[in-house]
Amino acid sequence: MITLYHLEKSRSFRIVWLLEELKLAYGLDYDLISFNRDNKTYLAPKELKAIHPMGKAPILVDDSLPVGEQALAESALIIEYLLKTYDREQKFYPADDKAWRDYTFWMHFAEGSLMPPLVMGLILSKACEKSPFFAKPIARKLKDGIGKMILNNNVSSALELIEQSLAKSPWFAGSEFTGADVQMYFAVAAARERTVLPSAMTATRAWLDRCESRAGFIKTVEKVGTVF
Ligand SMILES: N[C@@H](CCC(=O)N[C@@H](CS)C(=O)NCC(=O)O)C(=O)O
Repeated sequence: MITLYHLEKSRSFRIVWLLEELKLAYGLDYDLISFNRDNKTYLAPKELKAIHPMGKAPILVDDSLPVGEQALAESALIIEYLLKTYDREQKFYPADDKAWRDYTFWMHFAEGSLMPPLVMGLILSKACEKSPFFAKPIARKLKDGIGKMILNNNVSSALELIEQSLAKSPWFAGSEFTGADVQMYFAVAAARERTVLPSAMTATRAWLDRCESRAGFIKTVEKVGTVF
């Protein structure tokens, strides 16, 4: 049996989505255990730490793995594991070597290059919001300074690369939807949510629409709500 430990409005949306795609394609069954974030800190509840030492979502537990090795963390590993184990006709796996290189590149790019500056921007904004009124001007200066110096350029370069890629092919690994689209969706949707995705990036916006109109995606939203 597969169990997904899901946290509201988080990266585990990816795994619910992939599980829904696998359910539609093969009838794969799974259990979903959902948690809310802490109201004040927005962090995950401590129950997640009891399942995996990192205590972050997503966590997938597969009873068919050896005892002591059943809890998997990190979205990319979970996606790879689900495809390797349950996508028996390789419907969501890259079809050839070129597609595999693109797939692997974007699989790492999501968490390695796009999420870090987005998360850092979010943390700085929250620090500004939460700082006492007399410290706000300093906090704002710090946020704007770091944004200008590092974060904005990194986000822009990443989004430009994404736009160029999606102008050439409908999905990240070529002509077919793969696990790389699931992995990238959260990061690109986060950029849109933070209003840093330019409206002129039409290929990226069309890809977001393509993702959001898939039957598996629609089922996911029915089950756990929208991603943000
Ligand atoms: N690189 C990890 C990141 C996991 C992660 O940071 N998850 C966030 C949800 S978006 C989380 O659980 N945050 C709550 C917390 O840190 O307490 C992945 O891709 O799975």
